Amino acid sequence: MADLNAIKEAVNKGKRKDITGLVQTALDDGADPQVLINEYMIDAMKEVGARFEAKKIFVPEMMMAARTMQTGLDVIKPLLEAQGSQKEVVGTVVIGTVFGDLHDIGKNLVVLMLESSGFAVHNIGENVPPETFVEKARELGADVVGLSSLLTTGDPHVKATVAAIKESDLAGKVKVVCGGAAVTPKFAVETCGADGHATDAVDAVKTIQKLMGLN
Ligand code: B1M
Repeated sequence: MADLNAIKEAVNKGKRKDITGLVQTALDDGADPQVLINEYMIDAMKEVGARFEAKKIFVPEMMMAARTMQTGLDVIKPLLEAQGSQKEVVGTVVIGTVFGDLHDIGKNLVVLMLESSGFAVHNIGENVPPETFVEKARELGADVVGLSSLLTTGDPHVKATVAAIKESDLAGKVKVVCGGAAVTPKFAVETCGADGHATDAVDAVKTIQKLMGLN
């Protein structure tokens, strides 16, 4: 039987070589991919963040943990993608991490969950300036734009991006949803004027479905 705590430990300690086998064994033993992600891998990243904050580890260790998580997610990804390929496209989402921010793991998870729920998702990457969000949303005919922000120094960029969309020809046509550890619902909706906020990848799907009148 797979040792799920070993998955958490591997992410926590950045043991990238071990993660593929551990995740594959867990999946072969019938573990739920969502449980692996939400209850083990994300939990490990929270612990990594806490140890970084406490100066017990530094950027290289944080990077190794991130790479290990990404490698583990690569094993799970085909399972989630297969769920999405069986569904009709229900909407188009353009999503990126705001200017100045290179964090991508959470955003990529949101992409996976949206795709597995039938959305066509265009991931426009990290460190994305406000005008690129607007251009891509227009070009790709987005119903929703998703902003990810992990750094509190990104707050002005979240605000500027929401404003750029709301002041463009897309106003009233495209909904804006913000997420990521640095963004609170109050900041996203009341301060920036976004249409919604999502706490995690599952909530992102629910929030976007609700804004589009799909549930
Ligand atoms: Co960074 N980092 N980091 N980091 N890093 C944080 C965010 C930090 C909180 C750590 C800490 O101090 N506790 C801190 C920010 C503090 C602050 O601003 N208040 C921090 C810092 C300071 C930094 C640097 C400045 C460090 C330095 O260089 N001195 C630097 C900045 C670089 C930059 O971006 N310009 C930096 C660098 C890095 C690494 C490169 C080493 C690496 C990122 C690798 C990568 O992404 N490829 C890294 C990591 C791994 C982290 C932590 C440990 C983990 C982030 C993560 O991947 N979590 C993080 C600590 C933490 O968050 N607790 C930290 C797992 C992921 C699944 O969760 O991203 O929250 P999360 O996504 C969730 C939800 O937030 C939500 O759904 C996701 C899935 O459930 N969500 C959305 C996210 N985006 C959404 C978009 C939506 C909806 C929901 O749109 C619709």
